[in-house]
Parts: sequence; structure tokens; C-alpha cells
Amino acid sequence: MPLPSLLQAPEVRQLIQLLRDKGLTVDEDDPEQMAGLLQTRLAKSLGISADISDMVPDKVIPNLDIAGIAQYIQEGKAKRVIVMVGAGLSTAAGIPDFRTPGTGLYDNLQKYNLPDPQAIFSIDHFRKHPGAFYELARDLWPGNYAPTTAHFFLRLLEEKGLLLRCYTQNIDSLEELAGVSRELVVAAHGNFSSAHGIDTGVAVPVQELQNAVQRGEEGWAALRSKWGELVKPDIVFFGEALPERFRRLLRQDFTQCDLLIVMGTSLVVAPFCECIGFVGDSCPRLLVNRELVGLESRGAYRGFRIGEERNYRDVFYEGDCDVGLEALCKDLGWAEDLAQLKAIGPVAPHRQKSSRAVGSSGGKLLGAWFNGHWGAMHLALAVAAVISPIAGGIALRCWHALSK
Ligand code: CNA
Repeated sequence: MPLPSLLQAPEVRQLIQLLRDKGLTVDEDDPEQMAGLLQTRLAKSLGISADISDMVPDKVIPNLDIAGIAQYIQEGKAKRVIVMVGAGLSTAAGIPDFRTPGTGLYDNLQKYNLPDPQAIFSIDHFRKHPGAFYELARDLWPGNYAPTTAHFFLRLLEEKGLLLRCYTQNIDSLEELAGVSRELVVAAHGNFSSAHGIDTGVAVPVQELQNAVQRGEEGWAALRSKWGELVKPDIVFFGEALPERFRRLLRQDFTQCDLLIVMGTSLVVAPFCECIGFVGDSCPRLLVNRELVGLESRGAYRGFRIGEERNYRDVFYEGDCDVGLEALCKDLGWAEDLAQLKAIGPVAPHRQKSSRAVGSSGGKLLGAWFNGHWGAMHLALAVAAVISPIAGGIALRCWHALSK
């Protein structure tokens, strides 16, 4: 029946009249409004929801648990994995997060006498009282902490050729220290790799800032005099724009993602938290966290439906990141690979490599070991060269072979 004739059906006339009686404007010439009305009526008579977004597709993984995610990966369905992480990824490294009651930074900033905890990351407060942030920066500066099991899991994903990108809110650079290639990490809230003057935007060598911060007030005051303005590492303060790279890659990555893993974040900082809704409808999502976050029922944009009947793709592992990822690796048969990466340890920052293919050939493992022991290797080469030019030459050739 064409739409105009449908509108004449007694049931529909009755419905239109009912709506008008309730004071609603019903425009019979508006095809969109009429179609919506008919859809609602039809759905009611069929006893289903009229909201198409409420219709539940079939499950995209066999079971909504870690084993289901593992099976999905083993079946080769996850080829472009995005991992979104937050401060909870690094608490096991000894870096407090923001919001965990008791241990989080926000509960432990009394000594800075802040008007509110977030002030420590506010540019206005920084202008007036830079000391608080600089003191915190000295504690958080990369170099003081080592990557966790969960960071090495990221590297393992890369080694397996599955990591499309890691979007991190963290400023600790532990993903790179675990050996994840720089181009696969998006530091959405910046990090300590570079620094700028806050008024002119002039780039300041980050080592200068680090040295100044280590010396305390005397150091950062001297730096301020030298540059004629306060200098801040390029971490994003509240109200500041996120890096251009975040916005650019976001557009190209999330639409092609076929598995989203979210871990160690309260998912409250926008726009980062909204990204969980950018993956396609058929993309499974795994949340590994101590608490349930990012729920659609609590208003998160296309958020998780964990615990709801309508859930067909979201998995929640409640607990610590390290434990959850070890469980996943066990189900995947990757436990040994993960243990090997952990045994190799952190890589030297300047030895970041491009994406590598999966494989654990002797050469690669040796190369990885070399990454982990770069300092000792430098020393060994120097000693070899001093003791004997021949030994030095052999050592140098080994160096080149391993570096390839
Ligand atoms: P947050 O708001 O403090 O939330 C942390 C979340 O992780 C909470 O839901 C915790 O329950 C959970 N959690 C804590 N420890 C673990 C663990 N071991 N395993 C699993 N879950 C855990 O922090 P967000 O990252 O969500 O907030 C974004 C802020 C925090 C960003 O702007 C960061 O720059 C900032 N931050 C970063 C660091 C860091 O670089 N390590 C540290 C502190 C804060």
C-alpha cells in the first residue's frame, strides 16, 4: 500500500488523532514524520522496539569473554587491532593514576595546595604557580619507571603483525620503552619528548627542560629567565587542543579496526573516551579494567553494553591489566612469547624500529636481546676496540648484522 493510502487506514487515523489530542503537531505532508509514525505503530503491533538501533545483531564472537576474544583472534579475524589505554596501564609500574580513590594522584596533591586537583594540569594555574607542575613532572619524567606486562603485550601484538595503533592517554612513554614502534603509538595527551615556551610556542630542547626540572625551583626559574617565558613539556593540559596527529589518524584508523581493546582507563576524558564509539558495529570490544566504565547506559557515546541483553560484542575482564592480558595470552598460546619479551626488557629509546613481522627466528631474538642490553653492548664494543682492532672489527660487524 502506498504511504497516502496507508495514512487513511482507520488505525492510523486513530493514532494521528490521539497524538493531536495530546497536543503534538502532526504534519501529514511530512513523509519523514509519517514514516516514523508508521514504523512505531508497526513495531508496537509486532511487539518489538521501534528504535532500529535497539535491534540486536548476532554475536560477533562465540562467547562474550576472554576465551571468545582469543578464538576470534585465532581464527584470523583480528588483523587491525586498536588498543586504547590510560593511566591504569602504568599503575603496576609504580605510577599512580588520577582517579583511583586513595592511591590516585587527585587524592594525593594536598602538598601543592591546589584549588582543585585538576588545577595541576591547568595552564592558568601553571602560569601563576608553576612549581607544583614542575615538581610532579620531575617524578613522572620518563626514565624513572619500567614498562609493565601490559606494555609488553602491546609489543607482542606488534610482533604478531596485528597492532594497527595504540592510542594512549599516558604521558609516560612506556609503550615505546617496551619496544612498540613510534609510528604505532599515538600519544593523545602528549608526552615529555619535546618542549615549548608557553607564550611564543618556540621549541626548547627537552633536555634543557629536564635538567632544569631536576634542579628544582632554582633550575626552572633560570630556564624561564633564559627563554623569557615559562617552558612546558608538550603534554596536553586541560582546555588545550589534542595533537594534530591524533585527529588525523583517528579518522583513518577506527573505521578499519576489527578488534578494539581498551584498558586501564576511566574513560572520562573527552574527546579520547568517545573513540570507543568510532569502530564499526561488527567490531568486538574488550575492556580490561578494575571497574566497569564507558557504558552506553550511562551516556557514553556508542558505549559498551556490558551486562545488557542487547550486548552482542562487548567483553569485560574485571581486574588488573597485567592479569587480564596474561589470561588472554594463555588462551592464545602466546604466554611463552610474552614471557620472552618481558625477559628481554625495555629497549633504548633511540633504537625504536619500524613494524616487524611475526616470528621468533634466532636473529630476531638476538636483535631483541640486543635492544634490551644496548648499554652493555656499547661498553663491550668499546672495550673490544680498545683491546684489539680485530676483536673490535668483529664486534662491529656483529653490531651491523643485529641492527638490520
Ligand atoms: P584515571 O581517570 O585515573 O583512570 C584510571 C582507570 O584505570 C580507573 O578506572 C582504574 O580503576 C583503572 N585502573 C587502575 N589501575 C589499574 C590496573 N592495574 N589494571 C586495570 N585497571 C586499573 O586515568 P585515565 O587514564 O582514564 O585518565 C586520563 C588522564 C590520566 C590522562 O590525561 C593522562 O595523562 C593522565 N595520567 C597519566 C599517567 C601516566 O602517564 N602513567 C598517570 C596519571 C594520570
